[in-house]
Amino acid sequence: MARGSRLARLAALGLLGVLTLTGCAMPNNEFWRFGWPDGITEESQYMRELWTGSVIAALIVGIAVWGLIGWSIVRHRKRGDELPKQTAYNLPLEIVYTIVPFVIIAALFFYTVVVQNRVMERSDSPDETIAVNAFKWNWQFVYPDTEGEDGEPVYTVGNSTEIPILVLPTDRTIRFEVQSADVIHSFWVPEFLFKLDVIPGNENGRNNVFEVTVEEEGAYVGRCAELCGTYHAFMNFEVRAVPGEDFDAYLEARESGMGTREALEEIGQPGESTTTAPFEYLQNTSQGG
Ligand SMILES: [Cu+2]
Repeated sequence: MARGSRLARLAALGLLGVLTLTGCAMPNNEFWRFGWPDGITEESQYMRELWTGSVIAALIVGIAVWGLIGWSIVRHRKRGDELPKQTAYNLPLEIVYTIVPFVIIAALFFYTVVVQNRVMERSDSPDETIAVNAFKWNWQFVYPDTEGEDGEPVYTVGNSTEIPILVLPTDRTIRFEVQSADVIHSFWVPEFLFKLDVIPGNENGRNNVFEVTVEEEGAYVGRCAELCGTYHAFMNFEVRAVPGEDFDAYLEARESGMGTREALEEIGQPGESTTTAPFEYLQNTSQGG
């Protein structure tokens, strides 16, 4: 019984540690990320904190288990030929080590649901909306709130010689409405630490929606993460995250009739993709051409 209550105390202490640690902001550096990739969105920070908290919880459990193993080895090593006192069927102890793992899993599950809800949360009125149209085998990005020279919303579409560049503003909530014209694709920007399946037959992706707030400027590769056919592996795009003013200037340039490349150069950005190469180029180089 004494051993059982000691175990229970240890478990309670561990759980308290997890609760305290996940309750406050986790330090964001190489060590405390425990191998977790560094995301560039606000949402990715919640996931990182969940990971750091989970690893700390696992380490607390691990240290307790390693400690008990070490203690047993030293304290109960063989001293003679006499059989030690047998303590099987210790009911209180068995109840404790059934309940404790359940409590740990319940806590991890609770925080997972909290983080998932925060990551999937939609605002009432996002700052920007992007319609993402996936097709075999490329992407079209439409800015529905804009009006180009032809009266239609401004868009960028990729082909086998051009990587589509998705220009996004930093520090604004961006809603992605994803839609597929044919098969199931998956919209994935590794640095968002997030992907969402792009399902056909879902008009304008209105029910297939997610939001992010990008916190860091830069160029990031985007990929299709659902095997969708022969050229699935070449279904890349590039996210170009720029400051809000530059984003507004980009859309203005697009509305005045400029193409993606010219408008990017207009705001001092490279006109072509910098993180991945179009299919044609890859095909030529892989064939030694
Ligand atoms: Cu695809």
